[in-house]
Amino acid sequence: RLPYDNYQTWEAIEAYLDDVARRFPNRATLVNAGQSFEGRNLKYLKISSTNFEDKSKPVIVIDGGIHAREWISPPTVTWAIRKLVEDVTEPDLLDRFDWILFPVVNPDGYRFTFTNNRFWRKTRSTDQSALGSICPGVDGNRNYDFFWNTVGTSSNACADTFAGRRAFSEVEVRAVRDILHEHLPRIALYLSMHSFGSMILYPWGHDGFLSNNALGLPPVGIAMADAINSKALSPFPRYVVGNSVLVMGYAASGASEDYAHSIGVPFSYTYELPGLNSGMQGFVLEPRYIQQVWEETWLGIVAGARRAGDIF
Ligand code: 0X9
Ligand code: ZN
Repeated sequence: RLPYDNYQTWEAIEAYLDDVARRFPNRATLVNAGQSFEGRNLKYLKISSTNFEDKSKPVIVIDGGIHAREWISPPTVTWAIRKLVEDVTEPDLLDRFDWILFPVVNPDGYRFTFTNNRFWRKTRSTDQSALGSICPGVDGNRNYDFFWNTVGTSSNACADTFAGRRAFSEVEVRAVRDILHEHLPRIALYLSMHSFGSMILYPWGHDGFLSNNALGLPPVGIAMADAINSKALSPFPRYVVGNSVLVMGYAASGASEDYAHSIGVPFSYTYELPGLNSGMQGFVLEPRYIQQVWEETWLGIVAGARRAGDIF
C-alpha cells in the first residue's frame, strides 16, 4: 500500500502501479505507454470491473503530475486507484464506468523536483532548440494541439510556459493524447489534476468563450465543487467553478482540458487543488494536508462521475 503521510517518489508510485496490477488482475490492467524523454516508463492503469476491452461503459480519464512541482496532484490520482481497486466503497462507480488513471504524466520533471529544483514545472526534454541544452523542458500544459502557442505561452525555451517547438513535441503529452483518442467516443469525463487555488476550470481556456456544451459543463463542475465544499474540514478556500480564463484570470492555449474538449470529450476540467501559501510556496503543501486533500478530492471525483454519467 502506498503511504499518504508524505509525498512519494516517482519510483514508489511506479512500484505501486505494478503492485496493484499484479494483486488485482481482474480489475486493473497496467499499460506502459512508452518512455519519457529520460527513459522512465509512462505507466497508467486501466480499471474495469468487467472487461475494459468490451467497450460497454463510459470511460473516465484522470491524469496528474504533468506540472512537476504540483506535488499534491499525484496522490489524488493514486488515491482514486485505491478507492476503485483496493478499497471499494462506491461500487456503482465500477458498475457504471471504466477508468483510466495516470498519476504522473511527467516523471522526469517530477523526479527533478525531488533531486534538483523543487519548483520545476516542465518536462526535461533537451531537443527543443539551440537553447534546449541550456534550458531544458516544455510546459506540458501548453504543448497540446489546441490553438498551440497562441496565447499565454512562450516560444522561449527558457520560459516556464514554453510551448515547445511544435504541438505534441513531448512524448509524455503524446501519451495522454493517445489515451484520449483511443477511447474517445466513450470518454464522459476528463480531469487533469493541478495546483493550486481550489478551482475547477472548464473550456475554453484560450479565449474565455463558452463551448457548445456551455450548459453541461457548469452543472458537473458545480456538482464536484459542492461535494468538496460540503466537507467543511478544509482549511483551504472554498472551490470556485467556472471558465478557465474567468476563474484563473489568464488565457492560455494548448492545455489538456481544452484539447480533450475540442476533440469531443463533453466534460473536461482542470482541477487546481488546494494550496495554503501564495506565490511559489503555494506548491509546497505540508504533508499533513495530503489526507485531507485526497479525501475531499475523491468526493469531487465521485460526484463528477455520477453527474457526468447521468447526462452522458
Ligand atoms: O496554467 C496552467 O497550465 C494551469 N494552471 S497551473 O497553475 N497549474 O499551471 C491552468 C490551465 C487552465 N486551462 C486552460 N488555460 N485551458
Ligand atoms: Zn499545473
